[in-house]
Amino acid sequence: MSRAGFCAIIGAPNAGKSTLTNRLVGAKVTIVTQKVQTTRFPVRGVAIAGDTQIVLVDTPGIFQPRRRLDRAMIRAAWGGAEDADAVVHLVDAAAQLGDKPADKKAKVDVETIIEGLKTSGRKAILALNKIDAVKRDELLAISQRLFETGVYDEVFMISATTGSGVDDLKARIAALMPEGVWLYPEDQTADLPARLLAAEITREKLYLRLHEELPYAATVETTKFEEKDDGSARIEQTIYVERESQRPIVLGKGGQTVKWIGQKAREELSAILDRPVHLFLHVQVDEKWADKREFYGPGLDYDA
Ligand SMILES: Nc1nc2c(ncn2[C@@H]2O[C@H](COP(=O)(O)OP(=O)(O)OP(=O)(O)O)[C@@H](O)[C@H]2O)c(=O)[nH]1
Ligand SMILES: [Mg+2]
Repeated sequence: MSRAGFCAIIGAPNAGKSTLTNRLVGAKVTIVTQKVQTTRFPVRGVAIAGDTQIVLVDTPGIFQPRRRLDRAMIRAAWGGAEDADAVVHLVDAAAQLGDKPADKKAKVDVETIIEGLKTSGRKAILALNKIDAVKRDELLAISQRLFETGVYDEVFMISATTGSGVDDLKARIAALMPEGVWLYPEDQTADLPARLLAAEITREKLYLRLHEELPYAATVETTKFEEKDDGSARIEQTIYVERESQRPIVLGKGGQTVKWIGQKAREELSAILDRPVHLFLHVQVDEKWADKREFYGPGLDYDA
């Protein structure tokens, strides 16, 4: 009998949830940057382990909400966990040891998630990530401290970037999936609509290039996606920033920055879509994009 089910990956922003999702799937299905709050809505990736199909739900990081978009992201993250057959709480082990402001924030977020798990009465798998950046004896101390909270039934130590420990974790998740028919065709790894995936890839390149200059203040929308007769795709997108002063940052000197972003996004999109892509980027200022309904991705509740 085949098995199939859902596994939610939850955790603080930047824990490595999207990196792990891509690693488990074996393909890029969700974007990764060094910035916190990269993932904005639940993204599904489909992994296969023997006769088991695991539908991974990469969620937005759980953190202290400030804006409407934050609240919607957090609600979506917990929603992903509620509906799942297995929940992996991914913790950045390196951040547990650090004392930079970002590490302190991550520690508070981990506490928030533990409290949430306690309230929900749901057991999770603890996966300590980024072990490539931490000493073994320090890892054991973190693992013990977190395990004592009583919200986990097992612990894995992994590195989502190197892949260390990921196969064991995958086998464990597979064993938790219920018996049943597969939920996706066997060759499908992702389920984002092409327009949205294209916007996500451009957002990734935008963040990779400008993560210091543009904290949270940008989004990307695909405005046109045409299949051409010659087999190529013609894609038009608008990058929205919140302030007029940010437009020249995105454009760069002589348009160099937006050109770089467009080139990187186009290369990756061509590879993912498996055809030539013509990509046109526009930059627009909209102070209120984060408050507008149309910028909320799938699975985000505007009224949360
Ligand atoms: N050293 C190390 N870095 C990692 C590992 N896994 C992820 N990272 C890095 O951590 C950063 C955040 O990774 P993401 O996968 O985007 O993290 P996330 O949890 O999805 O973040 P949000 O979507 O913002 O909540 C990136 O710079 C990754 O390259 C790991 O195992 N080791
Ligand atoms: Mg992410």
